[in-house]
Amino acid sequence: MQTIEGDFTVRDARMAFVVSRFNGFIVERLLEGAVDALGRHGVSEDQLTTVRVPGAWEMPFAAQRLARSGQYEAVIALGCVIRGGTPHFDYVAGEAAKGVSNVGTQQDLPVIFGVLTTETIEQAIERAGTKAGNKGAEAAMSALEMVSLARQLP
Ligand code: INI
Repeated sequence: MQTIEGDFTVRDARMAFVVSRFNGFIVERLLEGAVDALGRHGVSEDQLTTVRVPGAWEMPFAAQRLARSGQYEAVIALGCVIRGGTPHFDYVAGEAAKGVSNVGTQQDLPVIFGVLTTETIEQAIERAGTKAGNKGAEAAMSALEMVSLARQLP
């Protein structure tokens, strides 16, 4: 049986982040975690581009442009949508997820969804470098694995 799978050794990959300013105090921690994780796997900051957008809603547009450019092997969307009583939550989180996912399949590029969707600020903090790890770092690892996989897939 043939198995095709990615690993974490793709040191020469160029990647782009789409980072939302909304809930920036959380999202910047995700970005730090992602850049740190990539750096420890041999991907230097000069291989990385960061594009900032107002909120998660705007992420698919920027992800689409970056994916289409042909300059990157992966796009990593980093954001944070907190329910916190806002009726906006379901629209913003749903459209961000659907839009980012569509970019990946339509542009034939690994697009990673590193967007926290939580009930509370506390849950977001837990996932941004405290007791539940750093979801930005996890997103970065998924990107590395997917770039490696994409290079091998027929
Ligand atoms: N954007 C977020 O990234 N996170 C949120 O929690 C959020 N909430 O709660 O409203 C949010 N809203 C802004 C949205 O992404 C757009 O920037 C805005 O609607 C303008 O299009």
